[in-house]
Amino acid sequence: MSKEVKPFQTYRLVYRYRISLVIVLMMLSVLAIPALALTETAEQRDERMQWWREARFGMFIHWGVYSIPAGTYKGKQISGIGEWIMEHGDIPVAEYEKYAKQFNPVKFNAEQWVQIAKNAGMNYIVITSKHHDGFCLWDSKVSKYDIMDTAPFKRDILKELSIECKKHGIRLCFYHSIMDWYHPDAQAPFYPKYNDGGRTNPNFSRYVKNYLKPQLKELITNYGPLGVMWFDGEWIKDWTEPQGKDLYNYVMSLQPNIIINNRVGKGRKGMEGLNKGDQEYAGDFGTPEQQIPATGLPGVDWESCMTMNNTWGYKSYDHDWKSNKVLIQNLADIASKGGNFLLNVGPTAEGLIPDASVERLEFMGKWMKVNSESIYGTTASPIGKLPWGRCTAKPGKLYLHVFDWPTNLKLEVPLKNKVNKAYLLADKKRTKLTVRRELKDKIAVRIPREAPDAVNTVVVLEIKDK
Ligand code: FHN
Repeated sequence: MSKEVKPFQTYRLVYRYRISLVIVLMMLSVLAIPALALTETAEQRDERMQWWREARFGMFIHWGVYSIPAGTYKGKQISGIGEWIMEHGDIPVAEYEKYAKQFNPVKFNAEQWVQIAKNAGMNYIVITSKHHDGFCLWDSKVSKYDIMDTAPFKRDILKELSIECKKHGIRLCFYHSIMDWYHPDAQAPFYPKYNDGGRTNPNFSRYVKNYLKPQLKELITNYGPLGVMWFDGEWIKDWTEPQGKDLYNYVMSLQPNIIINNRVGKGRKGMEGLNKGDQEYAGDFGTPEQQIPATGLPGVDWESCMTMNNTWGYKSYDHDWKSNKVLIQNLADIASKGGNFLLNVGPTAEGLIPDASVERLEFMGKWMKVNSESIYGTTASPIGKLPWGRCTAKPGKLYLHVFDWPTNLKLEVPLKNKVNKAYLLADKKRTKLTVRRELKDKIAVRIPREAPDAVNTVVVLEIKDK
């Protein structure tokens, strides 16, 4: 029978053991970060990450007020990425607010966007709930600088997207900038150099407590369940790794099975995007930007984010679009190294995804309709890089992504395993291709004269796992 301890006795006990209590609390405070991560077993983590690891391909959406100037300010084309026009154009907050008061994307159709992503073979969508300029694309009770109170549009864009994503089985995820050029307790006072890496705001902790966290609570509790919280803007001097770990735990406490990128903390090594190795940093996956790691990264979860032209946010005159070939081969290259591909679109101020983006996504969708088996749920190449293309794997299967079709109709593969069967993934009849072992660690597959797909033809090898 447990002995009931009276309140005063509690006080006396606390008073007697006060030193040890303080020590325990201090230890806990050091260990507490990341407490939730610590309590998560490897199995639980694998379970939480599984859908994301299998998804492999997602849509990034950079959309907001910056789509109105679309790269031009006071008649001058402003260089750099479109969503940074407030910074690159030295636009005062009050001036930029005028664009927010014009934001009225009447052609926005959430179902259309979700369909475009789904038809392209994308399994999740990461949209900018709030970018560095601070404008909020949802009905925030914490801010007036949002789609309901400042913009004439007065429709909750994130709500409409969350409904359509649920309907079409697409995971909705939110990008959210820690840096905020609009909020007085954040970087607004730094005008004209909002992104001044040397400055701090004495009231920044107030921004975190009274604005950043309450808005994250709105996003995660009113639009969820979410797939990923994709943080950014963490490089500011005001942000620290302990704050990153604290925010990681805070978000996890709101939705325990959510996934959080490594830009919640300070681990990222610049655009290479992977974590510095000197300590345990907050976050579940690395975020290479506009680049693909040279090799696979065994045991590391990572996602390469990339633009289709040279800007994330819409710029009316940026027509430097990547080719379909580059986009398809990037997807195979990234998957062959065990990563995810987050490909960006920058919708217009009217709410339309640019035609050039839609056309490329349709092309990717056609390829994925035939070949998605060689991307979804695959793991990195066990046979390294190949002169003619890339390789992805599943238990008992290798998917050879042939970019350059050998003219001698002989596809040479460095492989010791026994091959039970080889065929073209595009060939529904799975007609057997002839395989000859040339050396104990090399085979040759006899391939047809014409490559079924000029950009990337997938040859499947059913192998005997060692
Ligand atoms: O500054 C942002 C940029 O605007 C864009 O959002 C990219 C996307 O990953 N991230 C930052 C630059 O690293």
